[in-house]
Amino acid sequence: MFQNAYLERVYSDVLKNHPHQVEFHQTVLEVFQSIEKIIPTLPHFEDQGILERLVEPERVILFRVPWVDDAGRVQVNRGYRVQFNSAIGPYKGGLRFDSSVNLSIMKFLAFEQTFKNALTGLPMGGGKGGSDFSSAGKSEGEIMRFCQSFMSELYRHIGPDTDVPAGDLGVGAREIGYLYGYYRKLTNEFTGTFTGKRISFGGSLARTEATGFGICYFAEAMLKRQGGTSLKGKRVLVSGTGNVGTYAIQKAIELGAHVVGINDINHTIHDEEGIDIKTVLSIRSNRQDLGDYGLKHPQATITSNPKDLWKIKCDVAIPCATQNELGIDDAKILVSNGLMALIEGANMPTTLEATHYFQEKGILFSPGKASNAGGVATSGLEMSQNSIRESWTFEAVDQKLQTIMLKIYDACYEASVKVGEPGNLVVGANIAGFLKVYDAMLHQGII
Ligand code: 2IT
Repeated sequence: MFQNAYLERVYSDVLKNHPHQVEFHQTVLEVFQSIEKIIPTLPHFEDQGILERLVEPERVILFRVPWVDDAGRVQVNRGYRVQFNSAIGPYKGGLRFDSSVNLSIMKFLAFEQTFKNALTGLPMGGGKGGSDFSSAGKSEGEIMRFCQSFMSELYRHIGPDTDVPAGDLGVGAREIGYLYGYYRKLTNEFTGTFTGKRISFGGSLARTEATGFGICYFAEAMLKRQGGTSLKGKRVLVSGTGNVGTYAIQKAIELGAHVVGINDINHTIHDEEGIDIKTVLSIRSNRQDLGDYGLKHPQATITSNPKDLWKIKCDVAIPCATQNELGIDDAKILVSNGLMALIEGANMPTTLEATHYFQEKGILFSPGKASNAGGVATSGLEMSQNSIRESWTFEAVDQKLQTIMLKIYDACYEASVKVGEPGNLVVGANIAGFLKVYDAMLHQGII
């Protein structure tokens, strides 16, 4: 797999010691492939055991989450918090509540988060958590009781300078409210131990929009620098209509893009008139079915297969749903239809095979850990506001977010140039993120 014997040894140990954790293997492989390009320049890399320490989470907390459903039956879910790396700051990363959650997915997300957080330039380490619980079909009471049970264990492992969770798939403002409320009750403290909070109890303006907006700011920088163009007038597809996709659609439209297709887990919506963001926002806030888009926009074509999205002709594709949602078959269709750029909005939404295919075909490609870092960066801004007991305006936060996204783009691009692969942002993001963590680990002793 690797020319370098040290990388080869540590990677085969990862396969052996973490069996069946395919998502975790995938993210480690991608990062190692990038690091291999700079190994000769890294002093004390092997003798300090940097790689062995990098792939082993500092701590994994796995716990039982019992709760009682509306019918009086006892339900048990599994809770996780993976505290992966705190070399550059307190663990930071979201909580995911989804039936697909398992240890491999938690570890992949926490590992990825370590480099993403480093790229933001803010002092945040990498962590991630969640549960195999899904809010879908549950009553408000059930969701609240689940969140309280989850927090009755997690609270002892987190804190404003220790570990600061936030939302992710299945964890929005509602869940964060229940989780934070119970944390506050148990600790008898009002601290910024959560981000993504409602504004009334310490949330930051623009945090809700930040991941999606940040993706578009990053896309603009990439299209300008590497394509001499912009989102304006481009045909765009966005997958996923959760917190990330929705605000990516909104900002892309604001920047003049023609968003012609969107999807969710059950539908693809193709609207040549351009997706109407107001309808999408109202469907989302009323927890309606995305298929209801057709009631107001009868001209749109709606199918029940989310994969149909990638068959729509486009210039720019922005996958914002979940890991490995876009495979080689989708990639081939997109390229044959004239795709110019792919900007990852979710964490690792493109398989490695599809990523390599896009790169071979000369498609501009941005990895999620760079282009979706605006969410966690704005969480970092929420932490700052909580610490100094201030709240900044929407415009002030949005301005800082834009500056951060441009800096992330520049850091990734510069790193890609340094290794002789200008424009390879996968390599650039991994190297720029890794070097910061490596320096911090190298100078803090063997811990
Ligand atoms: O994947 C991510 O970066 C997030 N879910 C946001 C994490 C955060 O702490 O804001």
